[in-house]
Amino acid sequence: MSIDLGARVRLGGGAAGRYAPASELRSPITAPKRITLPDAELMLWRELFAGSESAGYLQGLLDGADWRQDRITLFGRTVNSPRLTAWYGEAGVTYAYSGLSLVAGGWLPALLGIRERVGQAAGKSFNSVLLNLYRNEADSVGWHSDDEPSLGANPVIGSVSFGATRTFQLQHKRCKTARSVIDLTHGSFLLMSGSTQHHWRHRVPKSNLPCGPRVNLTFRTIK
Ligand SMILES: O=C(O)CCC(=O)C(=O)O
Ligand SMILES: [Mn+2]
Repeated sequence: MSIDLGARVRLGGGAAGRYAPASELRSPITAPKRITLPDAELMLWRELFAGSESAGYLQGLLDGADWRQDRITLFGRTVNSPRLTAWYGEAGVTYAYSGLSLVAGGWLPALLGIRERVGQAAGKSFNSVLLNLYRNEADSVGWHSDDEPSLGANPVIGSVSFGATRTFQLQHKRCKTARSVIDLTHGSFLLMSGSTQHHWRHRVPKSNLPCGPRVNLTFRTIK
C-alpha cells in the first residue's frame, strides 16, 4: 500500500532514501548496556546504527516496505490496527499472531545490511523480521509478549528502531508493580532473550507529544 505521511517523513540530507550495502565497512560494535530486571535478559545498544545510516534506512523502509493495514477484533468490534506492519524473511517462513497468518516472500534489499549488523551484535542469525510503522504519536502497540509457539521456548527477539524516539514499557506478569521504561532512540537495538517473554509483557503506548514516524523492526527466528 502507498503511504502519505506528509512533510514530517522527509528528513533531508544526502543520506535520505539510501541504505548502506551489507558489505560497507562500518564502525566496530560497541559494548551494550545490560538492563537489569528480574526474570529478564535485556541488552541495549544505544547506537548500533550511526545517525546518517539510520536516516537512510528509515527513508528506505518508509518508501520501500510493503506496508499493510491489518484489521483487529477487540471486544467484538473490528477496527484498524493502530500501526502499519510488514513481514519479511526467508521465503515461506510463516508467522501467525492475533488471528493473522503472514508468509514471508524473501528479504527486502534494505533489510540485508540491518540483519547482518544485528546478527553480529546478537551473536545469532534471525530468519525473519516484523516491521512496525508508527506513523505519528497516535500509533501504538498494546500490552503483549512475543511468545507464540512458533517462536519456541525462550525466544530471542532483536528490536531495531529508526525515526522518532518512542517509549517502550515493560511490566512483569505476576508482579504488576515491577515496571520498566526504555526510550528507544534512532539507531538503537534492544535484544530480549532468556525468559523475558515468559515473565514480562511490553507495549509502546500512544505519545502525549506530537512526533514523526518511527519504524521498528523485530527480528525473530521462527522454528
Ligand atoms: O515497536 C516496538 O518497539 C515494539 C514492537 C513489538 O513489540 C512487536 O513487534 O512485537
Ligand atoms: Mn513485541
